[in-house]
Amino acid sequence: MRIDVLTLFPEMFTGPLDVSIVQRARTSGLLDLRLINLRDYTHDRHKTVDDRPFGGGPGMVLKPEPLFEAVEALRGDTTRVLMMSPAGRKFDQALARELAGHAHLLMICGSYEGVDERVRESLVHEEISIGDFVLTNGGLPAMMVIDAVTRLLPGALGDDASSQDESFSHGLLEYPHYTRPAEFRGMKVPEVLLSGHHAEIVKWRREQALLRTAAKRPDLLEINKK
Ligand code: 21W
Repeated sequence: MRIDVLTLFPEMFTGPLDVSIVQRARTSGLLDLRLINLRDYTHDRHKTVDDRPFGGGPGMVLKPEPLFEAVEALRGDTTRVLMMSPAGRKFDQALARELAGHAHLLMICGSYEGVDERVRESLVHEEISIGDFVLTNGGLPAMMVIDAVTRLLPGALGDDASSQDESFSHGLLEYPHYTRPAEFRGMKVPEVLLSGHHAEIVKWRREQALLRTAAKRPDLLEINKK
């Protein structure tokens, strides 16, 4: 899969996407991640990307020309163009799975300044928000989406992790985990986990996952299709 990110701050992306599973997906060729500075698509001496809003008001607005030129240069026939925006569809695991099915994503990161509406109207297929809180720009949301999508690419997780994932990602919170020692500062590991009775352990874990989900995230049980 190829992911292009259009941003005013490509340097934000170094670090989170250079470690762990995402880094392995990149070096193995599973993920072709390209960070593109929107300023590369300006032509004036000052590399102007924004301008004052028509109608007045505070702040600046991202100009349409660099965004149109960049998207038209980068997109192909199969490209899904996304814009990170607080006004977007709330990101969740179902959307991550949808996005992982595309061959090419192009993500536009807005900033606190708005984006000219004509970009949204004619270039963007889908706007995505990561939740109801205000950030300074779309860079961190883009990284979160890239992370969640990358781990879903076939082969991105080791065999071990992916088969584990199957067993507990049925839309419930995880059951409690323990490792050695069997007793730590007077706190004991539940007996069933030491028993060796595999069927009993599976049953206990399923119960614990349900109890936990009911206590902490009852919303996940109401529409349990994630
Ligand atoms: C914050 C963009 C506020 C736009 C007048 C001038 C992307 C995000 C973002 C940001 C506004 C996401 C304004 C959850 C987020 C993002 C920056 C509104 C302010 N008025 N998901 N400027 N939260 N945030 N315009 O903030 O780009 S996905």
